[in-house]
Amino acid sequence: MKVSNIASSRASNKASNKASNKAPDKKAPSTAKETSRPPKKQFNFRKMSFYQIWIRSFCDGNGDGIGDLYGVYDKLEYIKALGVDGIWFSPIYPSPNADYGYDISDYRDIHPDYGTLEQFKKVLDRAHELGLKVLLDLVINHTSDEHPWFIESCKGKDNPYSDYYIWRDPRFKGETKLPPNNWYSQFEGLAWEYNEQRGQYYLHVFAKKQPDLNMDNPKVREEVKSIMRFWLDLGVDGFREDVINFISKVPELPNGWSFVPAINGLPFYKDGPNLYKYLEEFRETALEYGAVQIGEAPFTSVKTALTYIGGRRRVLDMLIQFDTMFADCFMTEYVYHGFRLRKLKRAFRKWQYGLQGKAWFALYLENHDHPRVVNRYGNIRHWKASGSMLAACYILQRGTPFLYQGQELGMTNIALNSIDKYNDVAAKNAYNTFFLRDSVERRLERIHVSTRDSARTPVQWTNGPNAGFTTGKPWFYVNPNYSFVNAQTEEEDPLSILNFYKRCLNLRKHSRTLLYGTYREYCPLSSKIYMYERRYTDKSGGSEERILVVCSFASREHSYRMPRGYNYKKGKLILDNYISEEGMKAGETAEAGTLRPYEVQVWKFRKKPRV
Ligand SMILES: [Ca+2]
Repeated sequence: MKVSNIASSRASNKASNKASNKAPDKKAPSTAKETSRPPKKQFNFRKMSFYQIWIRSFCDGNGDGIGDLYGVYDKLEYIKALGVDGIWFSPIYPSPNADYGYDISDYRDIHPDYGTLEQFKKVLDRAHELGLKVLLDLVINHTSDEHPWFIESCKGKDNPYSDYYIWRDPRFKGETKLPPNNWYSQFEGLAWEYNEQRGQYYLHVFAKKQPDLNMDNPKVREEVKSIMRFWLDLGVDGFREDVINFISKVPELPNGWSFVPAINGLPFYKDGPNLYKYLEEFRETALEYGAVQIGEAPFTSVKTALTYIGGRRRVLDMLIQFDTMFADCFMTEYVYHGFRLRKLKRAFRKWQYGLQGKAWFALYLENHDHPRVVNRYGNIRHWKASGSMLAACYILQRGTPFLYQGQELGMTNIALNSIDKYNDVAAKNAYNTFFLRDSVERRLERIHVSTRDSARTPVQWTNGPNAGFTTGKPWFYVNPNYSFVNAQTEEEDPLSILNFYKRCLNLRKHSRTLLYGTYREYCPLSSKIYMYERRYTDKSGGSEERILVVCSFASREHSYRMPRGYNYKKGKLILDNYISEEGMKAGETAEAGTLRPYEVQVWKFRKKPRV
């Protein structure tokens, strides 16, 4: 099916958007504002939960060893059965894969490895039939250097695309060319690359193959809106917006300073001067369709976050922060210091209290950029208990939970025996930069705990060949523990991590207290117990419900005391990772005040209204 056919079935008046960007027009792109429509009501993302697909490793439907949209189509029922309400796709667009899809060379098509637009439309329609929303990744801080805009932009200073990127003249020290400022990129070396053809440097905050777009150019912003419309016309329900708080740079691009070189320019490209204004423009487009927008915003404070997600003038619906990802490391997983529960609780506290009553939160513990959470915050020796406890630990907080593929199975980090077997550029850089005097084994151990490649091993569906991921040769190593960590085996085990995820999502979905109640943390100083309350008062009837979530991060039995005002004899245990759903129904209960290793107990208390 042609692109135009698919899109026009939903919005025939948008024909002007359908031009493919495969070859840029010779004439200047139009800056005329496209006809805007009145805002449409958004769907209720607050009561939903989402499942993130990193397609390359999700499920291979055609046997070439690479996950694809055919595989996704086959697994939609599985996703629905988890109890989630939507899917967020990491980029599925054409890309040279310098950063696995986060370097886009065509915003209006599907990567041939993953299928076609027609197949995407099938997935989208089937997902909608099942009641699942679909969010795409919008990556607009940068494109691939193979994007036609960039290829044109390199040709000189006077073509329609010349100001699409951030170009600067070199500085000279004698005869030596120097980059325009001292910024480092987050991925590799300096943030500037010299282009011979144009005789200038271009800025890349990430990899060399990811030139930053010049969002100060109104034409670029019109392109963004046009890309949004393209997918929204197709029926997509919203976007997760990649490093969205980096898109506005301080125009002078001053020199930076920092003891961590990779972020020395951060103050000048993070939360920049025109960010709100640009987000406001994109918001208008999104709201014409009632689309939801989730922004990824590294290193943002609560106060700044509230300017984007707070109140009626919000320009994003939720925000993905990074604080909860750093409980075992300093600023990046590659500077590992071991897990500290108090650090994790501090991050939870900061965002839960910071946004309470003001804004909505995106809850997550895993995504495609981080190692597996069971290894990080749980305990492999208590794999099942800790993997399931971690589910309740974050899903029952206030906000919309996101699960990353395989997280619901308790998938673990992979340990490869040579650095050459890893794909992760950051891991290779870290391996070749730090602790060079250590033994190879010791250096590899550091990579095992830190690499995001662990999130990118094929999803383990069965205990058959290649974990059921493909009938061919998988593009990346399958974790050998698929014999017992796999969906098929776990579906049959009432106490599996998979079944526990389903129970948590189901419990949340049917509880007003868990959906909308307030959040309060108890015993903040404990380094073994994480305890929090959700409380909901029915304003009309005056009844009140409290749910107390008590998580153990101890590998031995650990005692706890319920907070003042709680009497466990009046409460009901409603969820426990040591008791199956059947056991629960049969009245099996846990010992209040004692937690087995990595046990989570969830208690419900109801106060009837006084008459
Ligand atoms: Ca495939």
